[in-house]
Amino acid sequence: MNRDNIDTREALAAYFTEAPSYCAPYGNGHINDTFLVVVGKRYIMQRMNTSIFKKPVELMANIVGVTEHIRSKARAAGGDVERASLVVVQTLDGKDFFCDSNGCYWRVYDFCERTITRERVENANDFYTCGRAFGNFQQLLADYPAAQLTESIENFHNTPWRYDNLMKAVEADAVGRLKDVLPEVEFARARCEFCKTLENAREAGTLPLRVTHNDTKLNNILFDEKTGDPVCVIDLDTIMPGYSVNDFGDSIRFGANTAAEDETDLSKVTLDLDLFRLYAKGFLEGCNGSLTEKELELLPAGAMMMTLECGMRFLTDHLEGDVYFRIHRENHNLDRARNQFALVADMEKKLGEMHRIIKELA
Ligand code: ADP
Ligand code: GN1
Ligand code: MG
Repeated sequence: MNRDNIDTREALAAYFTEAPSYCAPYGNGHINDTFLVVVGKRYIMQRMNTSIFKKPVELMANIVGVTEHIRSKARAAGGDVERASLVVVQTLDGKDFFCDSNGCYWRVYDFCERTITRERVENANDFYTCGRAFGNFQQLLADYPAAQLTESIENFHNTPWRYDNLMKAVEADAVGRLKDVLPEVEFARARCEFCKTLENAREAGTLPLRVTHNDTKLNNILFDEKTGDPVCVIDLDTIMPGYSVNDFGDSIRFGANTAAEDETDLSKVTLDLDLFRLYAKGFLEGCNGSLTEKELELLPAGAMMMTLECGMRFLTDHLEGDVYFRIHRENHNLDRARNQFALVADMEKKLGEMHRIIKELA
C-alpha cells in the first residue's frame, strides 16, 4: 500500500494529546511504513509490517531489552546516552506499542536528532567508521542473553532455506513470470552447494552463533550530521542469534557495491575492493579481536552469501508477485535480483583478493 493512504489517526491519538504539526512518510526502508511526525519535537512513527514480523509484541520486547542494554553500556562508558540507541516512546497509557482497530501494530521512537542517513557511501572514511560501528555493536551485544530474544523471522539468514524457497516459487510460478527469469534461476541453481557453506560450518561446530543485527545496511545507521561519525544503529527488528560474517557481508553487499542496489546498468555493478578493505578494517577493530580464525576465514564467504541470498530473496519475491519488499516500479525486484547476482559474479572473481585483504588486516 502507498504510505500516503495509510490512516495514521488512531495511532497518533494513542501517542499524543495534541494533533501533529507534520506527519508524512519518511525514509527508504523496504519493510516497515515509516512516518516523520512532529508534535512539539520530532518522532519516528512506524506501522510494523506484521505479515513479516508475526510476533510484534515479542519483537517490541526484544527492542526494548536490546536498546536498554546498549544504553546502559553507553552510560557506563560516559558516551552520548541520549543518542546511543533508539528510544521507544510509550503510548499515553504506558505501552511500548499500539494495536489499532484494524489490528495494525504501531511504535514510536524519538527522532535521533542532529543525525543523517546515507543511502550510498559518499566518503570512503564513512564506510570505515560504519564497519567499526557494526563491529562494536556486535561487541556490545556479546553478553546479551540470547535466550531472552524471540526469533523475529524464522530462518532469516538460513541461505539453503532461502534457496529452497526460491525453487518453490519457481515450481509454483504464481504470477507467470518464470519464463522471463530463467537465466537468473540458473545462476542461483549453479550455487546451490555454496549456499550451504555457513550452515555446514555451524553444524560442524566451527562457526559460532552470536547475537547479531542481521540487517546491516548503510541506511540502518545514523551518522552525526556535523562530524559524520556513526551515532546510532537502528532497524533492530532482526536482532537474533546469527553469524558475524553475515553482518559483515550484508554491509559489503550494500555499501561496497559501486552501484545502487537497484541499478539496472549492470556494467556499473562491481565490488569496490578499497571499500571492502576499509569496512573490514573498521569491522575487525570494532569486534576488538573477538572473531575466531574460522570467522575471519569466512568473512569473504559472508559477503558473497548475503549478496546471493538477497538476490534470491528479490527473485523469489518477483516470482511471487512482489509481496514482501516495497517496490517503486514495475520489475523492481527483478532489477534488484539481477543487480545482486552481477555483484556475486564480480565477488567470485575477486575472492582471492578479498582473502588476501582479510589476512593482511587480521
Ligand atoms: P525499515 O525496516 O523499513 O528499513 P527502518 O527502521 O530502517 O525501517 O527506518 C527507515 C528509515 O527511517 C531509516 O533508514 C532512517 O532514515 C529513518 N529512521 C528510523 N528510525 C529513526 C530515528 N529514531 N531517528 C531518525 N531517523 C530514523
Ligand atoms: C530489507 O528493512 P530494510 O530495508 O533495512 C530486508 C533486508 C534486506 C534489505 C535489502 C526485515 O531491509 O533483509 O537485505 O531489505 N529486511 C527484512 O535492501 O527483510
Ligand atoms: Mg531499514
